[in-house]
Amino acid sequence: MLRLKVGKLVSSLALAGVLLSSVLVNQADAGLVNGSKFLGNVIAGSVPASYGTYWNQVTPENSTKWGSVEGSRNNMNWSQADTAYNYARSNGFPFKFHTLVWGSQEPGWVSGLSAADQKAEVTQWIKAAGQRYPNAAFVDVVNEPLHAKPSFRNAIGGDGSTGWDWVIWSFQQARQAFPNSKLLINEYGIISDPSLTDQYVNIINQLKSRGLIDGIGIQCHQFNMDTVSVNTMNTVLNKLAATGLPIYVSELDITGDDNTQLARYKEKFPVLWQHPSVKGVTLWGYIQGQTWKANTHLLNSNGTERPALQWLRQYLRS
Ligand code: 9MR
Repeated sequence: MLRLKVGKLVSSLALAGVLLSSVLVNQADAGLVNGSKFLGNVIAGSVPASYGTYWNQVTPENSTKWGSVEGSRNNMNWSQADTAYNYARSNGFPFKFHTLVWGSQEPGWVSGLSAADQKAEVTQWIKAAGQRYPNAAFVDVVNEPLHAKPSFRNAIGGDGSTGWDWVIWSFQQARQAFPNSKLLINEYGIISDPSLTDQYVNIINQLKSRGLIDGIGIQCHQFNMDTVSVNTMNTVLNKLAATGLPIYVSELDITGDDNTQLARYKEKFPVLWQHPSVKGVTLWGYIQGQTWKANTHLLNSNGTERPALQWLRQYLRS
């Protein structure tokens, strides 16, 4: 009898192990993707029913921004962020925390504090985020350093002798708060601008020489992607790859009527996807009426797929 029970227990444990490992092993083999690179998307408030049909990595669109979580001082609201994190974890999808230090969507109350209080508050925020999401696969530590510097940057080191002391300080805090996560920087306007890429690489190399950065995020929004040439894209990707760090396309979207969008996807998506240093691509929305910019959607509100999505499905399966 006892032996029977032990036998049952062993086989249940073995089955659980098989199920668990298939979730873990197959995490990139879900949604549209087969293989080691992920293809993710954003989650805004709730998880769209079709999400898992297409995507296998999660970035919250707004709910892990400081201004969203701590709109009033010391009063943390994690509920929408928890929804995205729990969905990602229960499906074995990598979760990216977006973002710790950014000059937009800061809480309104931060800019008026004393420098000492600003530093204490941002330190607390980074720690709290790490405690809440210790298994975030990725963290966008600093967002848009070349375009949107935080109001409190002088409180956390300012430019300093490196020119980017506030960025270095932010990554040091993030390394302590998120010891299990890959730390990323994130910026827009890079994919179409080789000289801005050089400025970005300067920051990245300062972080890399201190062992503080694990990957490079490039946003790739429609205002660059619609018109950028393949040649420029390759120049930029190769400059970033020369740092030796993996590249993540973090916020891809492309506009156009059905045919224009399709042509742009066909021409440009493979340049990103096939580059050996690009380890994952995240799109910035996909459902009509729920995207940051009109005409970037891939799924119509009636559930039909736009031609670019039909093409993407075939391209990724072949
Ligand atoms: O998609 C986000 C939109 O809902 C917000 O109103 C906006 C506020 O700044 O942020 C958008 O997401 C941005 C992202 O967090 C950082 N890169 C640029 C994205 C588009 O503005």
